[in-house]
Amino acid sequence: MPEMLGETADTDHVSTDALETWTLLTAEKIYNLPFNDLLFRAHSIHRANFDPNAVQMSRLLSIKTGGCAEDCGYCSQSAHYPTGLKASKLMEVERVIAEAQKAKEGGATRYCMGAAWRSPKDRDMEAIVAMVRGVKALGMETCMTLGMLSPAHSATLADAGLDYYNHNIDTSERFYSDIITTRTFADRLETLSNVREAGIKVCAGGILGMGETAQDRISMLVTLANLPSPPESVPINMLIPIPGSKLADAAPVDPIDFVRTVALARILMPKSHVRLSAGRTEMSDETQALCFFAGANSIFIGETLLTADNPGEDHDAGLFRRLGLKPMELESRA
Ligand code: SAM
Ligand code: DTB
Ligand code: SF4
Repeated sequence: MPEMLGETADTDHVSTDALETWTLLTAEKIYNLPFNDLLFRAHSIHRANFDPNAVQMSRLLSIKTGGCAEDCGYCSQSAHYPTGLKASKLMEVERVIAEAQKAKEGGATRYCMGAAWRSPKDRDMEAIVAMVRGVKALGMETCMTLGMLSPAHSATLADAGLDYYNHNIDTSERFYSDIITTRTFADRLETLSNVREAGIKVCAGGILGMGETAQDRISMLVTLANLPSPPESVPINMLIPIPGSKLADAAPVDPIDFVRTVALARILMPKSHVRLSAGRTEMSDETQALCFFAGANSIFIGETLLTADNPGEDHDAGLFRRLGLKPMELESRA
């Protein structure tokens, strides 16, 4: 019977080599499969597309912290909430490159630089381009997350050789305005399209634990999977509740629901890197192990994310040892 359910779900989506369209109904059926059937299916797809024991490792750096004009209800860096975070100016290029070098020595293959901006200004672009070039010269993949991006700024970053741009849709279209009012879900999709058009790889995902329903999570993943090309990287964040922010008191996510969401992401986007992103400090090793089995194959390493805590090198080294996981090599990547 469970297999039958799985097969029913399979037949409901249109699939050709060029195009795969998922319906909300099909995705809901998959998400609600018995847990073992869901994980078996997700893991089988994972194994068919990736080395199941290899995990890609990225490192984050906040190159411009706090004072952001946007009102994202989850964020420590929004100027709309009394989070107590001290704002800073754009970091010097040399310092960014020195930090990237340290991250490389710590095992990271991708360096992700984040700025607390609604969107970059023309005057910022020279330094941003120098950061991309400098980090690339270290032999690392580069990623930037700078807010909304125009076609012109996307082209400038593509020329500089930027590999990835991170821009999350965060939740479903329905729930978006409950979390952010200073921009729309459509604005997010427009930036993703600008980035894609410029030839930069897309990193786009969202956050669980903001008071959304299971249907919101499923809808978010269906939106991502149905983009003209699905994102190459899909970060799944668990909300880190920030004191003073709008979502400071949000109820924690059920870890089983979190794993279900990771599994659905793997099934809907078989060739994407699914990143177990923010919130790992509050996750048990067992939950993380289930996420890796369900198809997560990327993490952020290091003691800090942008402003919040992350498990450090020692904890992750222990976890990798216990689970027999290994870092994913740059060149063998799918
Ligand atoms: N300002 C840029 C933007 O919003 O596009 C880039 C930086 S922003 C901090 C990057 C992403 O981090 C957000 O889209 C959100 O998904 C995630 N994030 C931010 N604060 C978080 C928190 N407290 N818990 C979990 N994820 C968070
Ligand atoms: C993403 O999805 N998660 C990262 C990255 N993209 C930029 C950011 C997580 C931020 C967590 C909260 C903080 O450090 O302030
Ligand atoms: Fe600003 Fe990004 Fe934080 Fe939103 S998530 S407040 S855009 S830094």
